[in-house]
Amino acid sequence: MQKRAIAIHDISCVGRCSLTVALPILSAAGINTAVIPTALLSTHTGEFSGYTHLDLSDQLLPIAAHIETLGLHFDAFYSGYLASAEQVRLVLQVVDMLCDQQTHIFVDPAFADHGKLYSHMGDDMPAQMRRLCSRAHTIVPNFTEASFLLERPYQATGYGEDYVQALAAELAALGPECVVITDVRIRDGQTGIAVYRKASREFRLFFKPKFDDIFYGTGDTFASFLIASVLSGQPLMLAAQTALDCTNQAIQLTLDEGEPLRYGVQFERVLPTLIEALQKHK
Ligand code: PXL
Repeated sequence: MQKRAIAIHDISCVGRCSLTVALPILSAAGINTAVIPTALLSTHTGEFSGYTHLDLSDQLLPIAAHIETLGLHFDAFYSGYLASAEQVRLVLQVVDMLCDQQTHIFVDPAFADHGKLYSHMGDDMPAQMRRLCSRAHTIVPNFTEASFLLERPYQATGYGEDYVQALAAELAALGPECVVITDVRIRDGQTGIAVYRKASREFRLFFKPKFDDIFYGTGDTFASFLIASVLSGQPLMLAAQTALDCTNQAIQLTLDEGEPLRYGVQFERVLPTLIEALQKHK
């Protein structure tokens, strides 16, 4: 039976992030994807100025209440960028309304990167997002978000594998069964992801050569590839590798073409690779 997901993120009209990334990637994987937009912006908030920003908080519960009347089962709930800490409270209510025992709850905290909160994020966001992460089965923070969620000082470098494993285990202790941390920097010239499963205490690291730039929307791209792969039946460790490979390829294609990085990465060109990887596993 076709899988059904519901994705709760902002719509940034230009700049390839959030829903404009999640929707095509999940759809390419054959997943029927419903959406609830959290905010409407003309662009994302990194490296653009003068963007519009409409907070859609007042729409979240009415939209969810109507969808609830339809009695649909969602195989996955996938939240990303939320406009405010107050929205976390609303999204927790949406979880209660739309998720059942079989719904896999994925949370991409999406509030910070490179040691700093995103523009417009209040200092209360990490504590609120921690509550949403506690409800999740799988969380996909970057290293900055992992540090904020655990109230640890952000370290750009100078930490090792043990530290990353401790972070992953502490995050899992908040509630989620699976923790995937991106932007792990423990090897020179490489960027890594850490994958932890609480039940088996399995911990693995995967690496790719590091590109020295800031890539917008790659957290959303990675998380969407990961979720598409998990929902398509790939085990977590394989799904993480698929997502890492596809994201890395999207970055490489963007650099090769010289597209300005604030417009996000060319994930569209990687969708055939994703579909092939998912079919190979079937
Ligand atoms: O997850 C990245 C993201 C999503 N949505 C908006 C953003 C950002 C990152 O800056 O500004 C609106």
